[in-house]
Amino acid sequence: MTQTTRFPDGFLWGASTAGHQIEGNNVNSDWWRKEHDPAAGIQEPSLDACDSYHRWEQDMDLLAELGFTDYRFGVEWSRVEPVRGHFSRAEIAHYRRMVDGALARGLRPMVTLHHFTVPQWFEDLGGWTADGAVDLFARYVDRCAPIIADGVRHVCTINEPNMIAVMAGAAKAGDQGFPPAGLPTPDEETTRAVIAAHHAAVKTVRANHPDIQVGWTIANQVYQALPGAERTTAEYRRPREDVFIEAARGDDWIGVQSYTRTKIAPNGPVPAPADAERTLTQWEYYPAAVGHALRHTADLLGDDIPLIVTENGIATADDSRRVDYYTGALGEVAAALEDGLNIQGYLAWSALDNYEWGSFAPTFGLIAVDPETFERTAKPSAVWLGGLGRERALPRGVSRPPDRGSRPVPDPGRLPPPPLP
Ligand code: IFM
Repeated sequence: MTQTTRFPDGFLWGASTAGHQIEGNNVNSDWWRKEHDPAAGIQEPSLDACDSYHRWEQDMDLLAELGFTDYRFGVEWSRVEPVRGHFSRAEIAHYRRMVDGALARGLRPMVTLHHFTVPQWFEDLGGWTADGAVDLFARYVDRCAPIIADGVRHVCTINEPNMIAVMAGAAKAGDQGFPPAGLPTPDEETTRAVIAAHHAAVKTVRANHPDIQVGWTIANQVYQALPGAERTTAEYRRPREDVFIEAARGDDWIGVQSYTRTKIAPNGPVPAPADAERTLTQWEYYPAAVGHALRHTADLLGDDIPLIVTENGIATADDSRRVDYYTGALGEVAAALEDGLNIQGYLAWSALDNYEWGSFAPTFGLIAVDPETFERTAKPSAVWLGGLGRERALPRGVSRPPDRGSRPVPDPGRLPPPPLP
């Protein structure tokens, strides 16, 4: 019999998306402009993306039917404030309809207020490090008050602020930007600015809605020290991760997001071995990442701040590897829960195959999207993962290497039991 771990009371079980990656035609954003600038060297533009701006009801219908109880989606700043100081009542009403639509379907909405994209006008001012940037962000957050007014329990201020700082560091370093392994050095000024913006946003959300649980979500690369590299690893991780995790002290929760690991030798990060299994993003296939990320975050923050896995998943065209990845990952979450970590939810990345910042090729979705018709089709992994929500139990399985044979994937028309460990 498959061993399982029961969900704690109120456990969030869902999938995540981000506005720019699924909505389509986010024309007033910095990313839209970048995507259409040949000098930026972006593989393909987002264009209509998944057309979720118009099809969000279908997305939510599917998630609820699959058995999920929670949906994390984003509000696009560049839609709400397309021109500095002009706040669109129509767009605020649009996002409020999404919140109401989620609630009507039995999905608890987690709302992200910033997920990588900013309005073009904000970028033109100089972005996060411009004079007044923090106040401009806080003013936008304040104007989102009607969206998150009733029925929203969790708000994320800024998604992966550490990646924002890393990207700013890469941009400053020019061609030297991205190393073959590991991440560029984050820009310190951007780090300070996004931390200040987060703290201002937390204050603003709490002033408007004292009952909302507010936090932010950190990308965790699971840095693993090779022999003799403990100190190098700690020093390497600190500006890329730990300062952002520590900035969450005083928040109501913290989002843990992980996909893979990075090994660190005494002289720095080393690429995964050539024969390692890789996903469509070229990251090492490493389902155990989420367990390490949860434990590292808890080590830094203690028990006071609840942890929520707000992203975790795999880009693959082989859905049986996705089931396998999630089996391994959920086994880690279950083990961490049993060890007493205060984990309050798990949201997979991603609900849909979507625009992966430059390309539609890395398919992270539980639900496939036809690029011509936008028709949605739940993958077997979605049926299986959603079904766990009905059972309110995590499987204690382990992932298997592909050469031992992929586990047969369930029939999307039925709700199968969790796979055997
Ligand atoms: O698609 C991204 C998401 O926007 C932020 N976290 C990582 C995901 C996969 O790269």
